[in-house]
Amino acid sequence: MNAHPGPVAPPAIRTTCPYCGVGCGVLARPDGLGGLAVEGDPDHPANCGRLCSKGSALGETVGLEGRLLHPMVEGRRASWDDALGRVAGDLSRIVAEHGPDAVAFYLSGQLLTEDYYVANKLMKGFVGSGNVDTNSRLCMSSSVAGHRRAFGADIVPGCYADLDEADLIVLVGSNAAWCHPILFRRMLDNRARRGAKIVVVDPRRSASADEADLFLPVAAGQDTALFCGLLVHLAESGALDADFLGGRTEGFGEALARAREIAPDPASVARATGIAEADLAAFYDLFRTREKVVTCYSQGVNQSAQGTDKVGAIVNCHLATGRIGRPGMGPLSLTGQPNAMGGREVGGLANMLAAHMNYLPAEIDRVGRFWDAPRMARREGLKAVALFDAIDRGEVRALWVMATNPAVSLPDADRVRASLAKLDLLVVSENVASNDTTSRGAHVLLPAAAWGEKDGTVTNSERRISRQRAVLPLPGEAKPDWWIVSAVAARMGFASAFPYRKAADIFREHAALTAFENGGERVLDLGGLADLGDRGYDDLAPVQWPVGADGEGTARLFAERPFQTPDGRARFVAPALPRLATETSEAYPFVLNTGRIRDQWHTMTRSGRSPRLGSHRPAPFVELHPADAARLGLGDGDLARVSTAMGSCVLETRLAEGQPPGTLFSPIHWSGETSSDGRIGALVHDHVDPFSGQPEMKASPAAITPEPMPLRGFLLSRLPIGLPDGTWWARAAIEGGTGTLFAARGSIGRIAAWAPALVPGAEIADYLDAGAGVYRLAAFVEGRLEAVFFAGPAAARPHWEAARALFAAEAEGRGARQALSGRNAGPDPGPLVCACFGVGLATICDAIRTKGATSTEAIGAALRAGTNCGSCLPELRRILASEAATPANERLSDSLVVR
Ligand SMILES: Nc1nc2c(c(=O)[nH]1)N[C@H]1C(S)=C(S)[C@@H](COP(=O)(O)OP(=O)(O)OC[C@H]3O[C@@H](n4cnc5c(=O)[nH]c(N)nc54)[C@H](O)[C@@H]3O)O[C@H]1N2
Ligand SMILES: Nc1nc2c(c(=O)[nH]1)N[C@H]1C(S)=C(S)[C@@H](COP(=O)(O)OP(=O)(O)OC[C@H]3O[C@@H](n4cnc5c(=O)[nH]c(N)nc54)[C@H](O)[C@@H]3O)O[C@H]1N2
Ligand code: SF4
Ligand SMILES: [Mo]
Repeated sequence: MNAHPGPVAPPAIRTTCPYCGVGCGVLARPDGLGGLAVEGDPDHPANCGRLCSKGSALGETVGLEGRLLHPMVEGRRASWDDALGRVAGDLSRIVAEHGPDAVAFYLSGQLLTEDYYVANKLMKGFVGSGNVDTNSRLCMSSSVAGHRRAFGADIVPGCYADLDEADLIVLVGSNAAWCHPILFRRMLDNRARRGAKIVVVDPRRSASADEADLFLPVAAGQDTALFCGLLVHLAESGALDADFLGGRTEGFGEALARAREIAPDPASVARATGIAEADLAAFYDLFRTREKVVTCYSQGVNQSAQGTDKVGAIVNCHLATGRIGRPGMGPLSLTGQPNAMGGREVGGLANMLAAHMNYLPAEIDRVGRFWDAPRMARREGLKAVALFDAIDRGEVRALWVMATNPAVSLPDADRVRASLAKLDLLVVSENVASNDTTSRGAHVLLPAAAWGEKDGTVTNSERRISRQRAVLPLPGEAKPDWWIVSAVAARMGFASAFPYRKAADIFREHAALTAFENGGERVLDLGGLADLGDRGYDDLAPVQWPVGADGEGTARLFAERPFQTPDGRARFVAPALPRLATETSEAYPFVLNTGRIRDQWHTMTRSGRSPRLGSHRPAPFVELHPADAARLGLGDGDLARVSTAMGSCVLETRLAEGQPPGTLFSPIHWSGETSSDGRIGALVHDHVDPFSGQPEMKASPAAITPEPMPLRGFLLSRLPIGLPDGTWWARAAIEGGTGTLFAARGSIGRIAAWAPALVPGAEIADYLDAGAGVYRLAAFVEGRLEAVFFAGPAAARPHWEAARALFAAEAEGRGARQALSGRNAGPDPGPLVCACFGVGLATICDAIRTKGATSTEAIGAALRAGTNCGSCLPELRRILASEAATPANERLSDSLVVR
């Protein structure tokens, strides 16, 4: 096995999880062989020692298989000198020939603040274009725009401790149980300890909704109506905070008038949102009577063609009741990526300049003097969707992508993928050698340091800056992203402005810029950290900005401190009438919603390496209501083609009562690397919010039809193996190799004809039962089991758990040639439910039936399942309910959980 070249095993190092915006502290202990043991940092205020399934599995993701370890130019290995020379030379030439706006950087909330700062400085101060945008455009930009409209700057007023102190927590368009599990755990703790109520607003019954005290199944896009109705209710029931309204805000009159147009009475809100009037009344009542309210929101709010207005409608209700910046109260945007916030701070969005300054002449002048920049950008650059349109039209000719996979994650992703091929220069800084973006004709690939190797800072959802520290040595020729950008800047002739030798140099400069000529008018002020020594930077404890001269952070803002508007008052917003950008039609009668699953991260380049994480949901799927499925002749686990005007996918169906009729839900994680037909981005419309430019990724009109394939099967192999064209497949990491689920047309005889050639040179033992339509194969190389292949009729779809256990055992030298006999290596644990302790569905059902484990606590006591991060608790409760409700002979119908 390829491993990091680490000789000795030093003690645990404090660092920060590279996944979600909760920003959990991690203690990482290198094993000296390139691997890592991780546990939650008990001293980090975000998680106090806990980690979710993804964080706990980090150690499984640091191997070097598939890593990009050397610079590549035109598909060939190159020296750093040649690669950097090519990038700098081509960028300079294209700028000289076509002007600075012909080049662009596309960055990511997975870069560190230091990386982001340097890239932003190079483009906006030295190339002279505003064309720096980031995947945060797809993620947080409606929250950014909403904050700027209401508060005058992109500022989150509250903090996580508010979740411990709130009496009501409202989750709007957030599946925190799966996407911010450690914060969700804090909310549940609050409920258990002090009786907080949890309300979830989501069109589908998500895992979070399952846990809620009140679930409001809002019609897609109608959140504005719901919160306008709330504002009207608060006004009419005398619940307004007159002092706060009068002394601290502007614009209430217009906002209320608009709310009355949109939501004149509860009946009209019920009609617009589809929520029962009694549930609306219960929610409005809770919000009115429980003063300590935190409203958390995420992509169900942001990823909408009216996302900024949705944010406005929510914030309005907090402003109207003066519930902002006080303990247990406030709107709280849950950021997605580990450094979504840090990127916003340095100016990584095309419509912001740097350090929360914009493109006003005085601000351009100030930043220009600070940077001593020869060529300041004078206007906003292109936002992500517009940027890729400009690439398609040939106006932008050079693109440098860092730490994001736009060929998968942008809307209308097939067109994006095609337009990458039109570029004169495509540079990709990456951790992995191959993803859907690098494999689209990148001219230059630059090997970047990955999590565990990088050193710098990230900012989480509560403005808390934490250190990511290097735990492993840099592998191959990989370099930190900031180093790569600085080296290109130097070759473009700007060496003196990019003299950085280490991340600390950049952090100090960034901190100094936030404080530069800042007489208190900019809240983002890290002045207290601008003189941090190298040692102080190394030891920096997690701290929330703004950071005063004494180095002390700030938990909450705006209870007293003026807002960052010219008059210091917050602004109410009068939102537009809620509607979706594209309506359904006869051809596309369903609304396609997209989002995340518990155990995968984005395009799976990291989480996809973990066998534990891969077994929760191993194939791309579409969830639909059983009544829709019945009408279309679809059963659970069948294959279906989902299409929109943009493109189509073939996905496994999952029947879900919690998916409203007429709607579909699909996860975003599968790419061309992990599936034949599972790139959901190819189906998503590219309509954007007028203020933020964020695309509506949660509501594309779609059609769904059966895609019958008579044969289904699986292939387990030590190395990934490609299947013949026309085969549907999805790939996941398994113990000891790669697992591929597949479906095929044709006869079992045809499969028996091509399968033996899959592992050239291997000793093949195979077996065809043409009558039963079953074919099995085992391939051995030097006596070692190299691959297991199984195909059978789709109607009796083979399960792979037993074979996987056998394959894993064989990888460790146990097991035998039982693969062909179909005998198990041990009891089949069934599909994975608890990823932290590796507990499967069958084991859980067995404990319920034979050990009388009839509560989540009892299951936890018997099997440990659900006792660590708790993100499988909703699933455990569902299993308990189904076991209780199902006659013994029909149990374990696994439409319930996973296949
Ligand atoms: N496991 C896991 N966790 C992650 C990530 C991951 O890839 N995997 N990614 C991280 C990132 S970058 C992000 S941005 C966050 C995202 O975190 P979330 O926003 O919580 O995740 P999503 O699944 O994208 O969407 C949340 C919910 O919005 C709902 N929704 C759709 N349309 C509407 C609507 O019109 N109104 C309302 N109210 N709700 C709607 C969806 O049904 C979905 O349940 O997760 C972070 N955490
Ligand atoms: N339909 C639909 N589409 C969506 C969404 C949705 O809900 N629905 N959500 C959107 C959201 S919120 C987000 S955040 C995006 C996420 O989408 P992406 O950002 O495209 O997804 P990732 O898989 O995280 O891509 C990160 C890439 O950077 C590499 N990488 C990781 N760390 C580093 C590093 O330190 N340096 C360098 N140079 N490379 C690194 C990884 O190997 C990986 O290839 O997807 C968006 N797209
Ligand atoms: S909640 Fe999980 S994924 Fe998010 S930072 Fe914490 S451990 Fe990482
Ligand atoms: Mo995101």
